[in-house]
Amino acid sequence: MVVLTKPTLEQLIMKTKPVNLLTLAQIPIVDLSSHDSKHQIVNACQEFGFFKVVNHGISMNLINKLESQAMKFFSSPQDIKDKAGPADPFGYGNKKIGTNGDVGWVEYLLLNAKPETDIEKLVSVFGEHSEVFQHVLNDYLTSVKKMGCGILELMAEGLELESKNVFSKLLMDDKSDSVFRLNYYPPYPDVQEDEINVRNLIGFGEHTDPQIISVLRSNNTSGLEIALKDGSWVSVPADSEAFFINVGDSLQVMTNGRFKSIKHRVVANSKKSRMSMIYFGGPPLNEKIAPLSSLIGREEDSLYKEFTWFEYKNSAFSSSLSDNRLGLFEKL
Ligand code: GA4
Repeated sequence: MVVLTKPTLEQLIMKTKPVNLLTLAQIPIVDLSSHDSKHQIVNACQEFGFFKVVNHGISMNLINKLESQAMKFFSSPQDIKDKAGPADPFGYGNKKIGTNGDVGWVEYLLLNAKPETDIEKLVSVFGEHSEVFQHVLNDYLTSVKKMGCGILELMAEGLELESKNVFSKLLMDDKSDSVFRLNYYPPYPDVQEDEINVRNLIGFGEHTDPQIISVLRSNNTSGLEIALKDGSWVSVPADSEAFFINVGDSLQVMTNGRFKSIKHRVVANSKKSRMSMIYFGGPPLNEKIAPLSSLIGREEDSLYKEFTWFEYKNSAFSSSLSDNRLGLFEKL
């Protein structure tokens, strides 16, 4: 394990290929109020593993309330924020991501998606306002979980599976191991352009999400980039009124590779701060994850070995961000 004290700016410079500006228009948009949304979703998941959702029905008022609570937290003095850390397993983190030496130009709060259990750490920071934070967070989590489950049901319908709750029941389960993350990307540091190529500063390095589905909302500062099948990177224009959905590794496995777990990253390329809130819908720890038999074609084999979410999570959390985590679970 690499132990890092203070990440230097040089460690945050990206060594990956720059973004492909020509493909901006390709990002699929799903209108949740359309009767055809299940087909749009299935196509997007097969082609990209990523799509934008409009007409989602979640109130902007609720979203803005949570964003302003989060902003209040990230604007607090450093010593106060540090009291809510480290993010192990839940709490405040600053530049260090995971346990394997990854760093990024980001501050974050990692929370259990059942907020009552870990909000205590934040009480020292929010003081008497912690109740407001918890209340808003609870309402937000209830709404995004409902939307995420609705989308998972549309996926199951679009795939013509027998039971439409085959994916959503994993998030609905009381023991669902879901996580919530608030990421704050401060404006990039004030350095000479020739000293450092600030356009290439890593906010959050390339990775796939281990869970089933991720539901992201950000403010109007761009930075999110997704990798296409050909390996090129596409910048996702920010839209503070929309949500963005990622297929996670576990859903890729359950669909025997039909849905793609999308590689993505965030660059800190702006003078403006970026704030994103992401709900990572995961199954219960003891849940067995394997390709659904109805999704293994007649001429096909199962591409993955069965594993429990506990096993996969343990393996994922000891990996580095850019590792191919599913590689260990592929059948030869
Ligand atoms: C990526 C998705 C979620 O943000 C997260 C991340 C987790 C962490 O920040 O601790 C991981 C990363 C994420 C995958 C690989 C491991 C674990 C950092 C890391 C290097 C909370 C998650 O579930 O997996």
